[in-house]
Amino acid sequence: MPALSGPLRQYAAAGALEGCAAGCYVQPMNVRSYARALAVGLLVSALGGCGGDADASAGATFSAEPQQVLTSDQGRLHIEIRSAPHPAVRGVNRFRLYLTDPAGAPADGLAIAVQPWMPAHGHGTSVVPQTMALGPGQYEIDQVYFYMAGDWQLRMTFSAAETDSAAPSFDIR
Ligand SMILES: [Cu+2]
Repeated sequence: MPALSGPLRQYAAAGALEGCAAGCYVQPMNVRSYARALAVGLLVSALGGCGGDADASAGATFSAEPQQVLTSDQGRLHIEIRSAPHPAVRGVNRFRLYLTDPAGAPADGLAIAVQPWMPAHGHGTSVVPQTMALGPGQYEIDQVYFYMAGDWQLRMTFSAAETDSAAPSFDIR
């Protein structure tokens, strides 16, 4: 290796030349593996349709098994919850509820108000989730925007002849 002099020598001594050489080699590799990861991701998304509950437009599926099972605060509803994607992510999520009464019958005709809530910070979100009934006993909650990492609650109020509520928590990373 020829002797370096002046500013160039100092530059090399600081490790800058090695950094550059490594960078020039690594960068194209990264681009290639990123492209490969993207292609694999698209393939997986396309194959996701076989899973049964896929929604190609959102690129995310609901899990086959419920992620959380709980009883409402007044005990009137048995609640099974799935999210898409699963587990729920920082960003926009969809949730699907399967609600049954204490006798095990699907609970239909409920109006459901939903508010994402971050107890540690005392705030919710400005995006209001949209709820629709899919029946029998199934409901979908769209536009659940967990916009920061941390513990979020999905505060839900169920209204029919009587009201009930539940607030399952999600650890968002
Ligand atoms: Cu917060």
